[in-house]
Amino acid sequence: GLLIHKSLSLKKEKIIMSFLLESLILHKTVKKHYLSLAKGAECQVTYIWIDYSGENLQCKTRTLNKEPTGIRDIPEWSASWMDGNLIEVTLVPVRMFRDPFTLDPDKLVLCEVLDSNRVPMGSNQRSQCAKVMEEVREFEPWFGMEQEYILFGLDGRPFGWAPQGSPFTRVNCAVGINQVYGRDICICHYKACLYAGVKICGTNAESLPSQWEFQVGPCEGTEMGDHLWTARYILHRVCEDFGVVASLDVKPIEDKLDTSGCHINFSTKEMRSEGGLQYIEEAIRRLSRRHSQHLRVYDPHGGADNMSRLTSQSSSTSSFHVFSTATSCRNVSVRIPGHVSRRGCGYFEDRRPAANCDPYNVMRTLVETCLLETCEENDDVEAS
Ligand SMILES: *[C@@H]1O[C@H](CO)[C@@H](O)[C@H](O)[C@H]1NC(C)=O
Ligand SMILES: *[C@@H]1O[C@H](CO)[C@@H](O)[C@H](O)[C@H]1NC(C)=O
Ligand SMILES: CC(=O)N[C@H]1CO[C@H](CO)[C@@H](O)[C@@H]1O
Repeated sequence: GLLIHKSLSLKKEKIIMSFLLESLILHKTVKKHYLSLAKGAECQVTYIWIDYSGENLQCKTRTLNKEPTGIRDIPEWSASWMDGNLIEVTLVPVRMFRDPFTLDPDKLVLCEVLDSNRVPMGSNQRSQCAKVMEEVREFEPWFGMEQEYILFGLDGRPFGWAPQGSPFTRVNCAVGINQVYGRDICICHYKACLYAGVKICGTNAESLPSQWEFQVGPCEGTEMGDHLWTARYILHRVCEDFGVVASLDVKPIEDKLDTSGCHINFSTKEMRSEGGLQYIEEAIRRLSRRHSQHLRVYDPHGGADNMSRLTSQSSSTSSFHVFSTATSCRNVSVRIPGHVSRRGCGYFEDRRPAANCDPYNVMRTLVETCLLETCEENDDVEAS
C-alpha cells in the first residue's frame, strides 16, 4: 500500500493520494524513449525467485557482458532472504526466457534459492519436484494449468467496480465494456508470454467482471512449474505498467461465491495412447483415496484456502469434504473431459488446486499418488 504521513489532514491526504496514484500509473509513454536507446553488447538479466511465503515473487537485475546462449552461461548470484531473520541465500538459475519488457537480448531467468549448505529454502519446492519427475521420466508426464486471477485497482476495489460492488451478473468468456474489465491486461500478458517463450496456450474472461484466466501447457515434467511461475511474474509486471494489481488469492472478495482456482490437466504416455482411458480411471481411483492429502498441498497454507474455495455452492467448484468425479461435469474434484471419454484416451483434469498453489507441489503430489505410491486402502480418514 501507499504510505501517507499520519499528521496530514484527511483532505491533504486525499490530494496526495490521488497524486501518488497518478504518478504511479501515468507517463509510461516517457519510458519509450529510454527503451529505444541503442543497445550495446551487454545484456540485462533479471533473476526471478519465489520468496519465503511460497506465494510471491522477487526479482533483481544485473549486466552480463554478452548475451547468454543457455542457462549455463548465467552465473549464480546472491540475495538477501527475509523471513523474520535476514540471511544471505544463493540464486541458482534453472530456466531462461527472453525479456518481454526490455526486449532482446535481455533475459529473464527463474532461479532456485539455496541456503549456505546448498539446501533449497523451504518455500522452494522445485528440486523435490524434479527428483520425482526424474523417477517417472519413462511415463512422460504432461501437464497443463489454468491460472485464474482477479484484477484490483489501487483503491483496493476489484478493477472497474463501483463502490457498491459490481452491477453485473456472472459472465464467462463475455464480450463488451459493460461485461468485462481489464482486457488490455489479458492481451498484453498473452503477447509478453509468447515473446518470452512461455508456453501459454490461451486466455479467457472468467465469471466475475475483472476476473481472467490464462492457460499454460502442455509442458513435460518440471517445465510446467517453471513456465507457470514465469507467466505469473510477467502478469505482475504487466499489471505494474497498467497501475493495477493481479490477485491470485483464492477468495479475495468476501461476499462473492466466486473464487480463483488453478486447474491442472495431467496425462502419461499410456493415458494418451489407444485404450488410455483405463489408466486415467485407475489414476482417479487412486486420487479418490487421497483427497485430503491432496487438498493440503493444493494451496500454500496447508489446506486452509481450499475450505473457502471448494464450497460446492457454486456450479463450477466441488466439495471440500468429499471427492467426486464425473465426465464433462464442472462441479467435481476430478473430471474426464467429454472428448477424452468419447475417444477413449487423453488426459484428466484435477479441479481442486487453488489459484495461489505452488505448481511444483501439485505436480509432485499428483505423480506420487497416480504413478508411484500404492494406495490400495482408503487412507483418506480426514475427509469424511
Ligand atoms: C485442460 O482441459 C480442459 C478440458 O478439456 C480444457 O478446456 C483446457 O483448455 C485444458 N487446459 C490446459 C492448460 O491444457
Ligand atoms: C453437480 O451439479 C449437478 C447439477 O447442478 C448436480 O445434479 C450434481 O449433484 C452436482 N454434483 C456434485 C458432485 O456436487
Ligand atoms: C485436508 C485439509 O487440508 N484441510 C484443511 C482445509 O481448511 C480447513 C480450514 O482452514 C483446515 O482446518 C483443514 O485442516
